[in-house]
Order: sequence, then structure tokens, then C-alpha cells
Amino acid sequence: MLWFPAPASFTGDDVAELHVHGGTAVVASVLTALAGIAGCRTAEPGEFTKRAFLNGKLDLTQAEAIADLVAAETEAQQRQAVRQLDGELGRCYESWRTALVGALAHLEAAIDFPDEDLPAETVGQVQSAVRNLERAISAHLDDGRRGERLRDGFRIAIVGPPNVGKSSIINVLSRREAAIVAPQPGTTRDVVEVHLDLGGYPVTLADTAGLRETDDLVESEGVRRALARAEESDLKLVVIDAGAWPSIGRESLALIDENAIVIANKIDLRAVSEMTIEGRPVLGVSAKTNVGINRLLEVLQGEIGARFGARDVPTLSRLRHREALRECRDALSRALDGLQSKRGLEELPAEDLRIAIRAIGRITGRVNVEDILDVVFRDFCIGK
Ligand SMILES: Nc1nc2c(ncn2[C@@H]2O[C@H](COP(=O)(O)OP(=O)(O)O)[C@@H](O)[C@H]2O)c(=O)[nH]1
Ligand SMILES: [Mg+2]
Repeated sequence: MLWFPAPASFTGDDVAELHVHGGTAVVASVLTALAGIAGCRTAEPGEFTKRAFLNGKLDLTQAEAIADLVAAETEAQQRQAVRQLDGELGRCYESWRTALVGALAHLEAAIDFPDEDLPAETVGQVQSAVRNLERAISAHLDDGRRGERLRDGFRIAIVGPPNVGKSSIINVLSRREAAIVAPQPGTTRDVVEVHLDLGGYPVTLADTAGLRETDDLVESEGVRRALARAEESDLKLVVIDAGAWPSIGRESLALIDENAIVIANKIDLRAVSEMTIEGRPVLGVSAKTNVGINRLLEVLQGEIGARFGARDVPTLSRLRHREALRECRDALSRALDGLQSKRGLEELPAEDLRIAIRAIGRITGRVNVEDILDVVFRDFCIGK
């Protein structure tokens, strides 16, 4: 048994840890014995981390990072969680909050002592501090959702005409028979997903129905889903048939944009070199002989790395943070408008600053937080 006296334990409470043999029966009888002690009960999900938060050992972003670390499947997800657990994100938001509290204090001084000889530039200083913060928060929000995508996985859709080998490609990339491959066009109808670790980044790869006009009700629903999936993906692999080069279906052509990688499959049947579409290179591959597949993997990893790659500023990792930051930024914009237009009426911008401070404080937990605690801790497992 290990005894961790308060306040130096993980939770900040007195903690005793029993290390017992792992057999199910042994654990069960120890738990039964413990349950017989008055006041003893099993922990709720996330309760250890919640206590650590309530005892001031962690801020909320760090608590969330523990949940992320437990759930991390790839190295890049793990790195992001560890950085956040280290308090990087929390410190960034805290520094913004502190700057806002300072600006509010100056503004309140100007309101409370209108007759005193406060330096004339006070309101001007508040204005520029608020403007700088509004810019920093906007830049932080405008990050292409990279941190959230790293938590959720990068989404890639494989799309193109029927029978070009889309299902064969998902099988080659995932090294298993995830999707049915058949010579009949229109075989794939549902969206088939596989989860991959590509160079440390989590990726959800989706195979889709071939794009074509069809009277078949089920297949046309498949085509609708394929287009929807292409639309919501971070990256599209547009597959065409090397044998049909340079003709590409109208539907596929419409999907080629800056988020598309175009590949010509079946180059074992017809070797084509130096293909480009609208100035974009076309990768020749063969799902049958594996020619070009390693090159395709390299290109994919390059694309994903460029979008996720390491940055100096910690990344926003949750919708909860994004919403609070949006609220904060909007309140700051209102405060700026108010400070510009209504001289002598500083009460309104001051209230907007208070709203902004509360919004950003909710992220780290520096406010009345009871209501948001449940949201943060409910996804935890017991024992964390
Ligand atoms: N020769 C050759 N045939 C292929 C290649 N990739 C797929 N096929 C064949 O093309 C047909 C259609 O493949 P499938 O993956 O089902 O295409 P999808 O309809 O786009 O999903 C099947 O008979 C495959 O065996 C390739 O690289 N070379
Ligand atoms: Mg298919």
C-alpha cells in the first residue's frame, strides 16, 4: 500500500493506493472489503481529476488533456495532449484573461473617478489593449480547426467514377479487405470507413460509391452520400482510370480543387507519364501491382503534416474552447465599437469586457464553473 499525504498527491487529498494481484476474484474481494467500510464508495468517472481541479492542481484545459491523453491513438495526438497537460494552452488563455482584467480595471477607474485627473490617455490605452487581444484571439480562432482535427482525425474521401479501383485503393492503403472489390460497376454503395495512423497522424479514410447517373435507387443514394462525404472531408483522393486518360468524368472534374489529390489507377494496364489536370500533377498508381502506392503515402503524409505540423502557439483543441473564444472576441468587438463611438459612456464597454473575461475564464475554469464541470468530466472513465 502506498500513502500519499495531502496536499502533495495528484488530487491534493490524502490518497492511499492499494497494489493487489490482478486476478478478478482478488480485486472483487478487496472491493467488497472496502465497500464494508463506512463512508467508502467507488469513484465516479473522472472524479480523481475533478478533485485535482477543485484543489487547484490543474486548470480545466489540463484536465481535458488527461482525457485526451487516455484516448490518444497516434503519436501526434499524444504530443498535443502532453503539451496541453503541461499547461501551455491554459497559460496562453490565462495571460489573455489577465490582460483583460487589467484593461477593465483601467476603464472602471475612468468611470468611477470622472473628476479625478486620470491621465487623458487611459481610455486610449484600454482601446489598444483590447484591439490587440481581439486580433490575437481572432488569429487563434482562424487556425483551420487543426487542433480539433487532430483530436478527431483527419478525414480523407476516396471519390471518382465507378470501377476505377477506389475500393482496391482503400484496401491497399489499409492493408486489409475493408471494401468489396468487384468487376461490376456500382458495387460500393455505402460509405466504408477505415481508421489509419499515417506518419503519427490519425486519419479516417472513406471509400465511396462511384459517381454516375443511375436509375437504381440504392446506388443513387450512394452517390449522394459520396458527394456529401467529399464535401465534408479535409482532403479528397479523386481516382480516375489511367486507361481512360485523358477523359475524366464530369462529376470527378468538378471535385478537383485545392483540397484534392488526383490519382490515375491501373497504370499497370496503360503506362501514362507526365499527367496533369488544370496544372495539378496526377499520381499514377496501380492498386494491383502496388506501383506508386508508396509515393501516394508520402504525398498524403506531406499534405497532412503541412496542415497539422508543429507550431509555436499551442492549438485550440476543443469546440468548448472555440465557442468561449468566439463569445469573448464578439464581446471585445462590441467593447471596441462602444469605446470609439460613445465617449463618456464607458459603462457599456466595461460590461462587454466583463462578459469577455467570463467567457475566457470558463475555458480554464477561473469562474463560477459548477455548470461546466459536468460537461468536462462526464467523458472520463472511472479511476482517472
Ligand atoms: N489491372 C488492374 N485492375 C484493377 C486495379 N485496381 C482495381 N482493379 C480492378 O478493377 C475493378 C474495379 O475495382 P474496384 O476497386 O471495385 O473499383 P471501384 O468501383 O472504383 O471501387 C476490379 O475488377 C479490380 O480488380 C489496378 O490497379 N489494375
Ligand atoms: Mg468500390
